[in-house]
Amino acid sequence: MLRLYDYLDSGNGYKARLLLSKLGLAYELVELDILRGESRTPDFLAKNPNGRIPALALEDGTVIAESGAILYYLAEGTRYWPEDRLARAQVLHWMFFEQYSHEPFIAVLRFWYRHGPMDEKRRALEPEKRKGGEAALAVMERHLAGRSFFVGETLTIADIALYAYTHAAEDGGFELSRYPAIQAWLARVAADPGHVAMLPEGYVAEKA
Ligand SMILES: N[C@@H](CCC(=O)N[C@@H](CS)C(=O)NCC(=O)O)C(=O)O
Repeated sequence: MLRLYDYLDSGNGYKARLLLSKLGLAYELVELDILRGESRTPDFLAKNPNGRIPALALEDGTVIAESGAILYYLAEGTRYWPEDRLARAQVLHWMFFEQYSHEPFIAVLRFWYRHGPMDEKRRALEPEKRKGGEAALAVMERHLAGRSFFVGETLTIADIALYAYTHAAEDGGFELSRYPAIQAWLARVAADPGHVAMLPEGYVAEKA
């Protein structure tokens, strides 16, 4: 059986959980408390030398790390990874955008707000993080105006990659009401078959 090493409050982990759900694949969830260093133990570093979740262990024990690589591995041969060469390049475009221009701002601010500590050093970095996050949301808003999904007419792993932290951006102090096209797209993604929420009801984020 597939095994997913994860931390429930992680949007990167949620990307894998969301696609696994859409594909109806059974998996064992192994939760690591990343706030207590459980992704930095020798045992886990042997699985992912970068010491980060998510990591997906295949049936033969091979481990795939990095949320985008996990999404690609699972999506190959399914409707979530297009057949057309140009469309595939466009999906990668948005997945790389998510990792370089979106996640480092929106996910990081969300993490600081939820898990803390919001110390002096982080307060000083906050305006730059917010500027980067707003810029990413503005790019998404422009692209989504008049479109249903990021690439083509159906949901792809580009949408899953961007949904994870965008739908939770308000946790990091971003106002999604300023972005109507993004809000409409979030609703479309949430209505797509096999959708699951990121967190169980009543989940309380722990402090670092
Ligand atoms: N680029 C990676 C980022 C993974 C990442 O940042 N994981 C965080 C949780 S969201 C983590 O494991 N942090 C624990 C640590 O760095 O020790 C991906 O997309 O999977």
